[in-house]
Amino acid sequence: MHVIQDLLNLINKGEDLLVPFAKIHPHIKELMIECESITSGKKDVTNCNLRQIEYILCYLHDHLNIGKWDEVAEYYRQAYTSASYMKTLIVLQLNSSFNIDKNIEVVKTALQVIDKGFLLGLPLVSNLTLLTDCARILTKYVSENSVSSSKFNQTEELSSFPHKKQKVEHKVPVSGRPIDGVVCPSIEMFRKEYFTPEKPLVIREGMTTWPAMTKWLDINYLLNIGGDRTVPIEIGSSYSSDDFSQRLMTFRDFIKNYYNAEDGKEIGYLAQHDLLTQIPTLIEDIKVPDYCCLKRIQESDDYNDIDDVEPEINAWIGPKGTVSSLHFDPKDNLLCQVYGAKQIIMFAPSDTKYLYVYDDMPMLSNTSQVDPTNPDLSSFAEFKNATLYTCILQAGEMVYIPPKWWHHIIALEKSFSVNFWWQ
Ligand SMILES: O=C(O)CCC(=O)C(=O)O
Repeated sequence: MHVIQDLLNLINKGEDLLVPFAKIHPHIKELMIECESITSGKKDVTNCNLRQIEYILCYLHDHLNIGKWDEVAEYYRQAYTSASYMKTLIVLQLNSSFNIDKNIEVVKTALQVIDKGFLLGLPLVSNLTLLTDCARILTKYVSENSVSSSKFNQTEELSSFPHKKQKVEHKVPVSGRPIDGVVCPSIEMFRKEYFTPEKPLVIREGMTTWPAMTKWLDINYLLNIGGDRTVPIEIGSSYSSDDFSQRLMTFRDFIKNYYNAEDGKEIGYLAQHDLLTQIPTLIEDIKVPDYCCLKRIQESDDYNDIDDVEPEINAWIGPKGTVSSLHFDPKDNLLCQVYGAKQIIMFAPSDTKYLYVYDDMPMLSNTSQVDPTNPDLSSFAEFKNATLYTCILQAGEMVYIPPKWWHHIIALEKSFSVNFWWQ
């Protein structure tokens, strides 16, 4: 398969793969050196190499799961990236044949290895885009060699997309103060009236130049570029509920089994995922809002409008009924609605004392126990003192969520949002 050579061409020197192993147990490093030697093409790949690389990945996986995720040493995650690349090569070399259909299945398996590496690993210092480049090559192979029968039935699937339906007028189902709305404010106005005083705002017509506004409505576009990619899905009514879990699955399976599931079925949400780095074609379909270049005063009295701040970009895709529990984040945030409507509820940081944080659970220390759409006032009596702000965020609108503002979000329809966190 020519993809094997294409993947080998991505690394200048096989030794780069070994760099993160310098601090890892010598036995594991030895095994990796043996596996890496196949990249020179001088040695044939054997089943023994497959067992070795699986052992290495298992060892690293255990180390990634000890203690807190943020505290895992970077070299373990970079080693996971190297080993995922190596396993991909080994799987392809051991299983390639003259049968194109079989090869497609092998390449899809290899893509799963790459995606697990992307989700758990970290980029190699000497080759920042190794796994995304591998994924691009493998996806291209699958899309060029697959027959159209594996795609969705277009008419059937497109009819379930929101833009094909008449626009639904949603009423705000909870009472509260409306969040301000402005059509495309200037940066200056946004800074003066909202960013500096840390006030929420709905920005209308700020996404008209995004190709995503039309392109992402076509499910076959999304499935063609991402259908075989593995993505993390949150399962359950909300991330703070007892029934919450996370599962890895292909984007195609997510669309079929969760996104397009009938009402009343288990909810699956592709939430807070760096999909646009995983599938870089998607980044061309959006535009980072200019508002994200604003910075907060640190020491001096002057603002610095430096535009080299890279916001963190996440995708949120789900069926009607996904709920993000009431929580806050430390950064400035623009949540941008590509399609579907969402009900947004917010509270100011000064109301924290009325919101009953989960203070006995470190993972939920930014989350409230109160469901603001149906508060249990017998358990959370002080909640009645909090001032609720609300709006319906429609397709094409962005909501500015200032740092530490509490927000609770329900999708009223199938929905695709992208958010930008910056500091
Ligand atoms: O849209 C959602 O479900 C949640 C978004 C969110 O929590 C955020 O942008 O911080």
